[in-house]
Order: sequence, then structure tokens, then C-alpha cells
Amino acid sequence: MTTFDERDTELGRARVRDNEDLEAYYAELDRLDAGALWTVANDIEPWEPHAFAVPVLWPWAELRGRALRALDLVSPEEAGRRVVYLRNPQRKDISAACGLLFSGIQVMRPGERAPGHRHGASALRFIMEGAGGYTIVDGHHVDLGERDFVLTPNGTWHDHGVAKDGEICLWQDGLDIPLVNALEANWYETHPDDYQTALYPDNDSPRTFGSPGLLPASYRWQKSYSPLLRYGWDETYEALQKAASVGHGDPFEGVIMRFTNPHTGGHVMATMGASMQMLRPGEATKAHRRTGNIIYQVAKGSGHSVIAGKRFDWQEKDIFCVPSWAWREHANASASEDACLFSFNDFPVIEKLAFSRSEGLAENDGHQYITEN
Ligand code: 1HN
Repeated sequence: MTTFDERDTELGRARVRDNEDLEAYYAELDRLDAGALWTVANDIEPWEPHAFAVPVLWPWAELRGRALRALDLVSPEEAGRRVVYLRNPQRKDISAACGLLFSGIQVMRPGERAPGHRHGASALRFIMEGAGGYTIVDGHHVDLGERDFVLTPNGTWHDHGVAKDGEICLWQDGLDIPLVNALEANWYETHPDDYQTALYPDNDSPRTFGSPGLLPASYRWQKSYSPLLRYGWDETYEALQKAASVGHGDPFEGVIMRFTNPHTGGHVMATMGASMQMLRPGEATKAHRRTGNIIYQVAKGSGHSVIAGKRFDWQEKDIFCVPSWAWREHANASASEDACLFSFNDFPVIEKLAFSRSEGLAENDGHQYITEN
């Protein structure tokens, strides 16, 4: 786990050397299902936030065809959800893509429906390809278009489908499943009618809550998640462009907008947040690091990110992750077009538990040295 650090010789760190008496003592404690803290203290108290996950880029050029093959191999009824999940090589045991976040690619063909269910985990979706997709969340029917961002918060019934005259749809599913399982709080129910029936007019959620700066005056919202279930790409992209036009920007992120619960201004769900950022033509950000895990999807354009000293080149629809506390910086490859990155994260949890910490890189004009290719 934690490797030896020269600071471990400092007073206040465990530095007991083994001897025969101690070994006999440890064996006695072991038989009692106990142990001496100083044998594990340095491992369980890292000097800095320690991420298990490593940075990974999943290229869409490789993934897309594999996801499509699942169309002929399993039905949504057999599979429950026809999803190819993205597995961090260091998080195989918990099926996580990064930190305690899950990511997968779901694929559905026209006329298909995935049965309704609900669970303790929350989910979000970022639509990658296809027209005619929809989801029903607690009776609210929401149409899904490319690059839309959609919520299915914890405990809500959800099922998805694609209209008969639609296209094959592919989207990224982001879930907090590994987090909820780590907290031993997950549960699962199938819908009593197999599939939900819409209980409200189509798209009532975005139509009621999706107008900037406006909320129904009489509405009272008590839930832990946003009443706005879909954030459309056109409005999101326009918001970034407008902010950029008046010089808004961040040296570490470019122009970045956080998806918010319009009722509170806070994160969209209790456990997961999400953002869209724009790297202006030719823009390269400076490196910083922070606690919390992030999974990115390239919404538009191409470029590269340097993560923990390693360069990852990305194209539209590639997915990549940045583990907690890894240095990261992003660059747009184009001098004439902007590039946009969608991302989701565990920041609501980090913030609620008061674990937020961040810093910019001071050396080398704020850029990492590339140490690994
Ligand atoms: C789930 O419920 C969906 O509802 C997708 O579409 C992916 C991955 C793990 C656990 C539950 C969905 C999922 C999931």
C-alpha cells in the first residue's frame, strides 16, 4: 500500500523495529483478532491523500464497436441494463472507474425498453449518440438528445427506452455504486409493473425548472436532488460561450460551469456533482490538484491532459479519469475551435465531510514535467 517515505523517520511517526519479543506479541494479538497500531499506522495515515485508482483513458474508437456488439449478444430484459463498464485496473475488486465512482456505456436500439427499477445508488447520464432516447424518472418522461446531461437520483424509479423510429442510442452512465456499497447502504427493487407509465406531460421537469433564473413561485421542493432532471446541451454550451465572451475563466480549468440544483444552487445530487468546461482555442490550463475523483467525457473537440505526469491525448467522446490528488492540466489541440469537457465527480461527498483541499503547482511555470509516456 503506502511506500516508505523518508519523512517516516520523523518523531510522531511509527518507527518500531521488529524483534523476537515483538513478533511473539504480534502473534498473540493476531489470535485475538487484534493488532498493534504502530505496525499499520504509517499505511493508514498517508502524508497526503492517497488514490488507489490510476489515471486511465478509454478511447471511444475502441469502445464504441464493443458496446455495439452487445446489441446482438444480450437483450435489455436479460441483462437488466446493457452496459459495458469501465474498470480501473487498480479498482477491479469494486468495479469502479475511479475512486468510488462507476462508469459504463449503455447501448439500446430503436423500440427497446430497459425495465424499471430503483436503488440506493444515484445515477447520471451523458448522452453520446442517437436520437429518440428517453428515460422515465418517477413518472417524469424526459427526452434525451446528444450531449444532454440527465439525472436519476437515488431511490427514484427509472427505466429507459428508444422510440421505434429513433436511432441506436449510446450514453455514459455515471453512478456512485462503489461509494454506496462501501458505506454498506445499497438496496435494489424491481418495478411492480415491470415498466413505468409516464404520470406527467412529456419533459415537464425541464419545462418547469429549466428556465435560467426562474422557478415556479409556489413550488416547494424538499428532496436531496435537483428538480431539474435534464440539462440540455444547447443551453449549457451557450452559457459557456456567454461567460467566455466577458472574459470569465479560470487558470486551472478554462471556462467551467457547474450543473446546479436550481432550487439551492448546490450540487445536482447528494453524492455526485457535474460540470461542463470549455477550453478556448489554443488554451492550455495550469496544473493543480484537489481531493475528490473526476470522470471526464470529451463533449467537443480534441486535446490532451497531463495527469500525474503522464500525457493522455483525447478525441471527442473519449472518457478519462483523474484520481484524487493527482496533478492535472488540460490543453485544447485546436487554435481555432473550442474544446468542451463534461465531467462528474464525488465533490458533494468531499465537501459535506469537510475533506476539500486543493493547490496549484508552483514549479515550472505551473506545468508538470512529463515523467511517463
Ligand atoms: C443502472 O441502474 C443503470 O438504470 C445503468 O440505466 C448502469 C450500473 C450499475 C448499477 C446500476 C440504469 C448501472 C445501474
